[in-house]
Amino acid sequence: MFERWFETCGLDDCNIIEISNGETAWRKIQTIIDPLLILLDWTLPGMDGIELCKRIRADRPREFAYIIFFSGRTSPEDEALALVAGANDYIRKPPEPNVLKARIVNGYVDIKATVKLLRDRLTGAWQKAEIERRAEMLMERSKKMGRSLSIILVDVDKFKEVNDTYGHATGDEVLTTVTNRIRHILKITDEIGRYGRGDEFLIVVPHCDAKEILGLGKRIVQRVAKNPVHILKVTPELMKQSETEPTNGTTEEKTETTERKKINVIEIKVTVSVGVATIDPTKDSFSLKELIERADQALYGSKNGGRNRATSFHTVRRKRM
Ligand code: GH3
Ligand code: MG
Repeated sequence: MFERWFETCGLDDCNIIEISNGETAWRKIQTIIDPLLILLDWTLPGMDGIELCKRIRADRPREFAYIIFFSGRTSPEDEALALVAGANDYIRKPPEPNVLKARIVNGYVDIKATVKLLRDRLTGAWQKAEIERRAEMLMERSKKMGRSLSIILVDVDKFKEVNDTYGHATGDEVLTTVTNRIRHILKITDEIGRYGRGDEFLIVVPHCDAKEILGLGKRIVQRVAKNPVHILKVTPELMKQSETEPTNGTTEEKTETTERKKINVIEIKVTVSVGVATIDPTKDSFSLKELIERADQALYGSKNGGRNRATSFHTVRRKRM
């Protein structure tokens, strides 16, 4: 039923989940990382709408869950109760179709705006705080499921030189191309965000063990290095044009300067260094901070080993022992 309403609102790029039990809904919501638009009934088996609303709000800030109460209770007191519990909006049943549609679209626009703000404007990867939030959630989930989780730290090699040689704007283009190349080989369930000093990325790969993650790290290194980055540079080219015209029996040379656009393609060789680390919750109990620290040590190993390579934390540790 809800699905039909969402569709009539033109929100066909949403993943719609309909759950008729409060307890089940709460369990499901806890597993979803993306910001949510929630249409919530008051009366539900398992856990009522007010209790569910309070729990969601305690767990997620307003921008991560837009909650619309949809209820047959029409008194202002009930509406106030729902809003105090954390609802963003309250719609009485039966709804006036256009009002319902407009209010759902409002919630959707807010959620979309949140997602946009969480992304890095240049590369489209998550911003640092968001990739950390996602990593925490995915780590919690992997602990509950008893499955391995791996992370990759990627750092562009000698990126400062790119900026110094070609300028910051070209550096930006290189960074965007590198991100696209990496994203191309990631799965939809993998998460990538900008991290560290700006030329560094953190990738979270769920359900992936130590052996698999080193393979993925190596593929990233190869994919980035495979072809140089091509940058189009459009520069004005000043040309002297001369024409010879006979005037009063003499020859006068007229010279004028014209400007044409010259298109140059610059090829920039770019490589990345990668460090990978894994947590197996059936054996390990360290924190996300420690996991990132391990990947950072592995990345350091790649840089020290000559760059343009992937190293796993296990290898770094074995060498030290
Ligand atoms: P290394 O191989 O050791 O990583 O050398 P590096 O030159 O890449 O290392 P360093 O950390 O010194 O330089 C990173 C540079 O990335 C410095 C900073 O100006 C640049 N940078 C950070 N964010 C951006 C960005 O968004 N755009 C551009 N163009 N440059 C950025
Ligand atoms: Mg670098």
